[in-house]
Amino acid sequence: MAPNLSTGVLYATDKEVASSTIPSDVVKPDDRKAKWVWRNIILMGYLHLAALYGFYLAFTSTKLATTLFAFVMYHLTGLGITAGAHRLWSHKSYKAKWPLTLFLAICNTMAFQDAAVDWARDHRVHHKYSETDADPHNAKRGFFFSHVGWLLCRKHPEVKAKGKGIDVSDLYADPILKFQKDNYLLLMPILAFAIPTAIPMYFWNETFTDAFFSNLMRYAFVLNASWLVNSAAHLFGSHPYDRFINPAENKFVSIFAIGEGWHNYHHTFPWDYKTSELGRFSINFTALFIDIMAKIGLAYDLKTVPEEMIRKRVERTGDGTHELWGWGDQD
Ligand code: ST9
Ligand code: ZN
Ligand code: ZN
Repeated sequence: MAPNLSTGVLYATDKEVASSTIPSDVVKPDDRKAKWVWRNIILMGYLHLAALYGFYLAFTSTKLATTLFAFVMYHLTGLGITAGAHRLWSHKSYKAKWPLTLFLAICNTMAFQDAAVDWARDHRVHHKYSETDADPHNAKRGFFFSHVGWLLCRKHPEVKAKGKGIDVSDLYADPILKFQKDNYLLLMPILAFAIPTAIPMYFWNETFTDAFFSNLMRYAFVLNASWLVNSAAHLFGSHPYDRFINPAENKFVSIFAIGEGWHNYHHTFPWDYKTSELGRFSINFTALFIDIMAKIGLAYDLKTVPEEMIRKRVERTGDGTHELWGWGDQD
């Protein structure tokens, strides 16, 4: 097993992926045929129509304060995913004192992307078996599947089989995450829908309709920004760090996913808290947030990659698009 220096996530070698394939009587040839979950299709369909209506209202009747509030919520809930579920809980790329963990868990619940322990389990499988059938959003199955299709059908049996080997006991040991998981069906509707709808109504007399649809617009926007990392950033962009993998550097995705589009770097060095080489000096609001948390003592043990290691990797496996290509004895 190839160790990922310090995240607790192990990465399967090609040999392991091949040898650990579960028996052919368990994986049937039509396992890639989608077994649609109509409840999800209807709910996602409704959400996106409602979000479009919320967008229309934003230009016709919604108060500016409500739209600004949605913009703030986009960043807060985004951080619950990027700084929380992704960089802290899935990858352990830094450590957080409990007030920060609590703050991120609240933001994460407001984001409604399911309990953080389940999110992290899927994400650890994604890194370990990237772009195989065991990857929940295997980008080899196309843009639609990796973007949203994977949430609309049953998981491939390989995801569950390989996922059993993923250790998430570190996350269950965290009382805040355990509490979130145990009470998700109560906490999520309150934090993701009731409170964000009530705040504009209570504080600046927004109508229920405008507050409700503005919040759904915000939710759909954050979902699509997150999904773009799985779809667009696995399909389009350059490969300065590793040309042998599909995850790519995608500036467009980074803008909307508050710094998570530098995906060739991230899959090459997944333990780096910046998920990019330049961190807050590139488009990376999440890195800026973690840096500020570190300054005030709430985040610590931030993991990075030595410059020399990046340079060697760029020279060895990069596609030549890195701006520092040519360092050392390239010619
Ligand atoms: C959402 C998630 O949108 C989005 C994730 C995005 C990820 C992006 C990553 C990129 C990096 C970070 C960038 C962030 C950028 C953010 C920018 C923000 C501005 N291992 O799942 P079930 C087993 S959520 C091991 O029901 P089905 C297990 O036993 C949106 N075992 O499978 C499990 O039971 P339990 C809102 C696994 O029946 C059992 O199977 N939520 C694993 O195939 C059943 O699990 C939704 O829409 C595993 N990995 O159903 C809900 N997985 O859990 C969507 C499963 O008790 N989900 N098992 O242990 C569902 O409805 C269902 O999961 C399903 C599959 C229908 C998709
Ligand atoms: Zn990751
Ligand atoms: Zn990825």
